Amino acid sequence: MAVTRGEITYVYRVNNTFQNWHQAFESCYNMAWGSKLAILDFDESEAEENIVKILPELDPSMCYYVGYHDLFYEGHFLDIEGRELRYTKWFEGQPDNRGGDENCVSLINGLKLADTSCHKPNCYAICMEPET
Ligand SMILES: [Ca+2]
Repeated sequence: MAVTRGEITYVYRVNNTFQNWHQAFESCYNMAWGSKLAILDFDESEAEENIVKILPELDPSMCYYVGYHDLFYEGHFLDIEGRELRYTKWFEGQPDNRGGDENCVSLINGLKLADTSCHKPNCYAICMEPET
């Protein structure tokens, strides 16, 4: 599936490797020119339709890092370009900053966001890459 952000249309790719969030951030950049950790640049009303298009590749029991974090200010989540989140459908009880150590975000249970450790290699990743 593709999403247009600014003047660039991106396609999502799943990276099925266990990494921590920082490694996922880097590996997305290294995947292709202009590639980055996924920003879910659509509203909740569009989300189901959009995420379902990438869902066939997603295992609902797995977590997938996306390009969101609250590394700068606890509880204030931004995307990796410093913008506010458009898609904000958190899993019930999330974000909870569990253990005071959850400052990165993953997609869990298919469609929902959860705050997640940045440094434990627990999740796969979703990258977005300019369509060529
Ligand atoms: Ca946090």
